[in-house]
Amino acid sequence: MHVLVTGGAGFIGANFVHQTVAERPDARVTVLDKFTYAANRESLAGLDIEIVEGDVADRDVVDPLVEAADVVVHFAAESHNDNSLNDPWPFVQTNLIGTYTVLEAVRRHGTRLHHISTDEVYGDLELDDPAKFTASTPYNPSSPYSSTKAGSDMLVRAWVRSFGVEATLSNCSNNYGPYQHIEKFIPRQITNVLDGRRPKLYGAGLNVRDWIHVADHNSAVWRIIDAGQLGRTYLIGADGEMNNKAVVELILELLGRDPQDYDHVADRPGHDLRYAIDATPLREELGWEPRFRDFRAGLADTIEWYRANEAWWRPQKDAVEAKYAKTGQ
Ligand code: NAD
Ligand code: TDX
Repeated sequence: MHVLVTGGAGFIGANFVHQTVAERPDARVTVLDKFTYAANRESLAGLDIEIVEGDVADRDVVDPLVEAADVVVHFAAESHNDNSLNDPWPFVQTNLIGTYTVLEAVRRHGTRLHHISTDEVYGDLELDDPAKFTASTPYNPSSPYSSTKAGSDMLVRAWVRSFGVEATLSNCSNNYGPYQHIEKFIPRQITNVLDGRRPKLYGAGLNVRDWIHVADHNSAVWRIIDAGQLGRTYLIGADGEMNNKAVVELILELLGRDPQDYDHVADRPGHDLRYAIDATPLREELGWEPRFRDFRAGLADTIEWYRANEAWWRPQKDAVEAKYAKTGQ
């Protein structure tokens, strides 16, 4: 099977490629990535795969790659909410025009597509609401990032219905694990502590995220590609709700520091309060189960990865923190 992975040099895509190479010896992998600031060539070093540098919104690049593939797994996106508040345009361009470009190519060539999306398309939940997101929760995105991801999902659904494109979709909760860019919450705080800086908590830190290890996200993606129903949306989550304050305190504790040794900084405008996923159809209909059920153990592994791979993140640390300093974060 020839798999085209868009955004394969980013966090989740690179983990997907590693997992695919390790677990599916029959698969041939091509990565299409624009190598934006979020990508890292080192994340794919030593793998026997084809890497194409190009824009997912460029039809001339995308078309022949899609024609040659059996399945396209579409991870490529601008992915960081804070960046989308400072400059929304790349989010509109890549997340909407990029997805449109992929859809037109799979329509022309009859290639199977799996579209990767986020739980943020559903907006947020109250802290005391027993409800979780399901595939029938109405879309209600808050940020430029989540609204462009919502739009990309709508495009995929319309291309399925109107043109018979063979696609599945998945909306996953917050991922953690190796190769995640240090602008994101967990690796930012880990590398802050490793670098002698104090972790930075937005606002009161009561916002809840539903954490899943990236390896579990990717095993679910393969399960959906192998056994999912065409046209369906599957929610991916592993019952990992925790508020940001508790996560920061756990990182400090695992690193042998005083759990209260962090700063409260400016809150994110429009900051979503809580995300929570009900993954029952994925578990019951497709038989998927997460392997990382213990967040503390998964976080400890992730901390060890950042400790052992300082060369991977060190070159970006000062620039990432300088950018945050401009917004008081
Ligand atoms: P990331 O920012 O780490 O990686 C994105 C990758 O896409 C980078 O390698 C980047 O170079 C590439 N890219 C960006 N614009 C491109 C373009 N125009 N053409 C080709 N490549 C381009 O993001 P991530 O966290 O790995 O997220 C991957 C996908 O998973 C995204 O679609 C995101 O919405 C979704 N998702 C992420 C999470 C999470 O917690 N990180 C959760 C649910 C869903
Ligand atoms: O320094 C920080 N301090 C802090 O308190 C940062 C960077 C974040 N936060 C908070 C904001 C969020 O409540 O931590 C939480 C997680 O923040 P992010 O890592 O920026 O993730 P989030 O905005 O929840 O979105 C992530 O999960 C869903 C990914 O970046 C998205 O791509 C994915 O769709």
